[in-house]
Amino acid sequence: MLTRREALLGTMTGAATAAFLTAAATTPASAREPAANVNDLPRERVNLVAPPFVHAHEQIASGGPRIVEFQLTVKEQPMVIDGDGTTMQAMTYNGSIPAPMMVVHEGDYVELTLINPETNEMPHNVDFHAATGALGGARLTEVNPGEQATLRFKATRAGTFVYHCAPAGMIPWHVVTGMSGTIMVLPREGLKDENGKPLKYDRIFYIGENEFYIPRDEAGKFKNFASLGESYDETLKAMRGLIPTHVVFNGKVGALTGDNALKANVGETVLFVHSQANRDTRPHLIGGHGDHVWELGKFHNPPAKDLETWFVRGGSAGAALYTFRQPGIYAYVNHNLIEAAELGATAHVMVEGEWDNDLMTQVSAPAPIASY
Ligand SMILES: [Cu+2]
Repeated sequence: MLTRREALLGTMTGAATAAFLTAAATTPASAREPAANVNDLPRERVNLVAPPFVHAHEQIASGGPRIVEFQLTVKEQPMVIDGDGTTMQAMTYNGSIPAPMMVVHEGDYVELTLINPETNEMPHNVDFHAATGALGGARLTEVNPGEQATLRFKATRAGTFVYHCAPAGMIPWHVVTGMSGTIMVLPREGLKDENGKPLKYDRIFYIGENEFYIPRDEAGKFKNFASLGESYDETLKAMRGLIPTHVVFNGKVGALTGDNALKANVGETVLFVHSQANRDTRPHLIGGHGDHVWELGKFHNPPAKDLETWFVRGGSAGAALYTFRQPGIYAYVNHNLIEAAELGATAHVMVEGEWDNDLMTQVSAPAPIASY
């Protein structure tokens, strides 16, 4: 008798999937060995932290290339995704949506250990858009429940890059139910403006945007499923309609608003990293700007300046630097305002400091219309 997982895999391995994976990695017949000194490089083990926060890191590398070790553990778990208690059977790395952000420098080696506990139902892996090699490492990291694997890749391109799960036959399902994150590969000398002048940030926030497709019952109510496997068929049908029921930042409507607002002070420079692993989006900071924006997220391209809204392509991560000049509560939104206001794609930044009347002032308060 088939296990549920085998049955699922059977239904998911169609012709379209086979075509999708034509470029799949097979073990190469021959391979060039890494540079002889790779194993002599210093190693650093980094403990990842849940978004919107990012682990401590240097902006300018103080030494030469290193091997940076990260660990991700897959957690399949139900997660509440809005204020009404709607629950999604989610798949996550380390239990957060998005997955934690990793930071290294160009020329470093990333050494990722992926753990798939035996209590899980599904195989999982990681496709790193920052990596060079077949499937971004997905085939080399594919682990069944009860297994772990370690991948090493050289970070040869600077920028913010998405990583996501990509198991054969189930790629979009794993991505849109939570399995994506970002790695930031900084130039060793740090960020620079369009003239090569150094840029620094005082704070960094990682905003992962996801769209969810939650099936509804006959009465139009969101359905709750008892397990991940049981959610598959109807979730796939909802996905194929391409109309998301939720568009959220950091896994849940309201994850970054109200008491969960991001915090900064007037005069501080904040780097906002924004990922969307599946679908285009357009971040906008209401009342502020993008002073320097790497819309494509890739730091060897000069940043655009003074942007009002920037575009993040599905399957990528962008980065925007802004120095706050006024206090207040700023909404940071996906400027498809229906998605921001009705479906959840809103965050708040609470900024403290002194108001600058030169930049904005109310010349006269609302009053009855004067006659001329
Ligand atoms: Cu997965």
